[in-house]
Amino acid sequence: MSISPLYPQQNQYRNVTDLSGLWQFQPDFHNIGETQGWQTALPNPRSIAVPGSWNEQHEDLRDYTDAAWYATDAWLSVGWRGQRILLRIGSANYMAKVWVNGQAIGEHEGGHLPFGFDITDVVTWDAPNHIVIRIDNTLKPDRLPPGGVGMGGGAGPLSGFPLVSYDFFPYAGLQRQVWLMGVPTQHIYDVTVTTDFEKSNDSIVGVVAVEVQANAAFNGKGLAQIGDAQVMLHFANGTAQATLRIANAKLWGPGHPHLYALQIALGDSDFYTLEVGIRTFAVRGDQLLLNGEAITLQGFGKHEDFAGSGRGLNLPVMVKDYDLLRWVGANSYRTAHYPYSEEAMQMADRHGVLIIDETPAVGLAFQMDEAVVKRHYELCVAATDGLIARDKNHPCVIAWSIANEPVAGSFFAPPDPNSKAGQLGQQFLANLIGHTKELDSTRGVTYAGMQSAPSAWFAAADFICVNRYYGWYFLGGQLATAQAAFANEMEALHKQFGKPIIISEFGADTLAGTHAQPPEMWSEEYQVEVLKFHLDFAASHPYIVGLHIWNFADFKTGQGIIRMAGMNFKGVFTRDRRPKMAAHFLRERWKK
Ligand code: BDP
Repeated sequence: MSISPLYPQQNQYRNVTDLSGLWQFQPDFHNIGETQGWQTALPNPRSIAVPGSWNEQHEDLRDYTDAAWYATDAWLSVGWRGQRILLRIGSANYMAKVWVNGQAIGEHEGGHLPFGFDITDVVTWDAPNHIVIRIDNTLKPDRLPPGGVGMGGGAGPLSGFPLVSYDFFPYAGLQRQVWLMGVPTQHIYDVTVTTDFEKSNDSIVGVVAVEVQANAAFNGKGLAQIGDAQVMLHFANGTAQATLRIANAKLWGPGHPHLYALQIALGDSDFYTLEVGIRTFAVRGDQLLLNGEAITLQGFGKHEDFAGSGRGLNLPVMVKDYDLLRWVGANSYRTAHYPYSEEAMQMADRHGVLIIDETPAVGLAFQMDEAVVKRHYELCVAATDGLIARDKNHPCVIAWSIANEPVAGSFFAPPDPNSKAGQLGQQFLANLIGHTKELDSTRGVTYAGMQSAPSAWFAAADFICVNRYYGWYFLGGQLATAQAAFANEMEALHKQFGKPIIISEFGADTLAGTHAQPPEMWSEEYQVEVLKFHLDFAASHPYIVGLHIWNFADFKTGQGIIRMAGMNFKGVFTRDRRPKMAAHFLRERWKK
């Protein structure tokens, strides 16, 4: 069994040590580490910060994405003896192989999601334990996201360096915390919460359904409690279900992010506290409903990206981003193009920010080799499973996005939906959406569709997310024509599907400080005009239920002829979080 998906927690039954800090590090340029025994000692280590991307920390490693080794010594107090000792890794990009005290512990594929191992049998007490992690971020087509190929599965003059199928830098390393945990031998393995509410007269009764899974076939009693409401848990074969009813409940939502502390006890051996928000989400006709009322999403596609930390967890910047989201009047964002940190989801819960939670499935191209597409499907399923296991209890998450911009052919020529790749794409996405809905029926399931991909693929999505670059990649510089083409396409899409539509990306690269009148591409005025025509259209077309501007902030990409200084400048804030004109424009619109 893999280790519990629950976030680490210290209490009277559980222990946690965060191993963040300076680790030893050595790039394995010639891939000799394993045969030369680096799993016991790195021959020539340098220092590196964990969490963090290695590409930003050492000058010679900016473009290095292959194998590298991390090592640290973690003291384990004898006070933890008798517990199961777990090693939990928040995110490793991309492959990880782990040794503790020289013994091979396990391997894991895929970035941005936590994984871990039970290391009880190899630890030493009241002594340092040598933890070694070999990371391999080699850019290969059969990984997720695909590397070593350009966008659309090929490579052309528009592809950048390093060569990847997506538009952000392929940062590598231990990008989130590594924890040592001590959990009781008999422990709470997982908790699944779903919420609903009933209206009686003027008050609301919150209905919180709880399913608790123990790590083993426990048969006994437990307790679930929120404030005064408590209910006995009767475990049969390790599982218990119960429903709590909360009188005079306060619902969760933007502007009122009310959270309850759900406390779970397993016999007298374990205890876990979870923040719970009571809310419902549904799609009805062409509307999204939160707590039964229509909502519109206003916000951004974001990135985890900052100078120095790269894609590494950077808590001060994350907190500042939530402050800027509030300042600009946003109520939502999409975790483009991978799962964000667990802390980012906790912040969204606490601040009432609605999240479209995306897997790392960016850069899929169905005209690629069939075996590769098949491998991508397996990796997509694993990533979706891992994401739902991690984030299913966050009230902020209203929908899963199972892919960004899958394509079936060349970038700028719309493919024939009936072509082999077109059909394969349709099947792939329908199956993946079906799989996701089986795991979670309480949220929406969607993907972000590219401008030149077949619209037929949207048939399986609960609501439509379209990334549209009218006024930039399409009809750049021609604002009036772009506006009309955008309006025509939205009307046609609405007519075809009758589903809610979110413009999940739109925008224009903008160099802060560049001005032009009349507005010209790359100027701050032009960015405002592009955003404005989308906002104006949405204001008079209620089936447009969300606008996510691309992007919240300027972010790092590879180098190439369409990315000046290795940056995507579509941010409404600069990379160091200074507002462009567009941020002030949005603030005025959104704060109304
Ligand atoms: C979209 C992608 C996004 C890019 C953006 C752009 O989904 O990752 O950064 O275009 O080109 O196609 O700015």
